Amino acid sequence: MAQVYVALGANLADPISQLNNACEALLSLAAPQSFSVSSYYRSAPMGDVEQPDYVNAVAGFNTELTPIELLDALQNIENQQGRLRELRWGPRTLDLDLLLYDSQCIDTPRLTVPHYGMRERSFVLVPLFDIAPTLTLPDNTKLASLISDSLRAELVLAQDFTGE
Ligand code: A4P
Ligand code: MG
Repeated sequence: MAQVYVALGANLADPISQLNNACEALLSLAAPQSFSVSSYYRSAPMGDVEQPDYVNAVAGFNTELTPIELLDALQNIENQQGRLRELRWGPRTLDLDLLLYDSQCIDTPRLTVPHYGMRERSFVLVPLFDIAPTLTLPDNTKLASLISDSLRAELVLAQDFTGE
């Protein structure tokens, strides 16, 4: 059984509902009692594309799925929620990125873990810290050492999530 963390992001078609629906779908991949999700955070879009603000969160759970099986499952959920791949870094109804799979480092054409952007992104680090404050990354960096007040200042709480 692996401990995994998945980043959720949405900026189209009622982003908070998109994240709620994605959590329901992720729950079905999780071992019983293992699922947790951070608060939802709103942030300005990263990158040069003009688009609406994002709502982001991070979910953590245990799963029997292999990394590639999990990526397939995440992409199925994205597709079910109407994801179109038109523009890199463009607006999306739902983006699910696999951040961490135990402490494995994976580098294949379809899958890079840890996710390449996670160490620089406030909208990933802060919600990850919500649910895993004592986490150590595969390169032995303590997650807590990457969290700062200026990082937190980039985010606005969108909604406390009190589900399972
Ligand atoms: N892939 C490789 N590794 C992974 C992984 N660890 N998790 C491959 C998920 N997928 C992974 O992804 C492209 C390909 O990456 C997949 O086919 C998979 O095989 P995609 O989701 O189709 O494309 P994308 O999301 O447009 O590209 P990318 O580079 O993942 O975009 P990002 O980096 O996720 O950025 N601003 C704010 N505030 N909040 C956001 O969430 N997100 C983006 C998208 C831009 N700006 C943002 C946000
Ligand atoms: Mg993505």
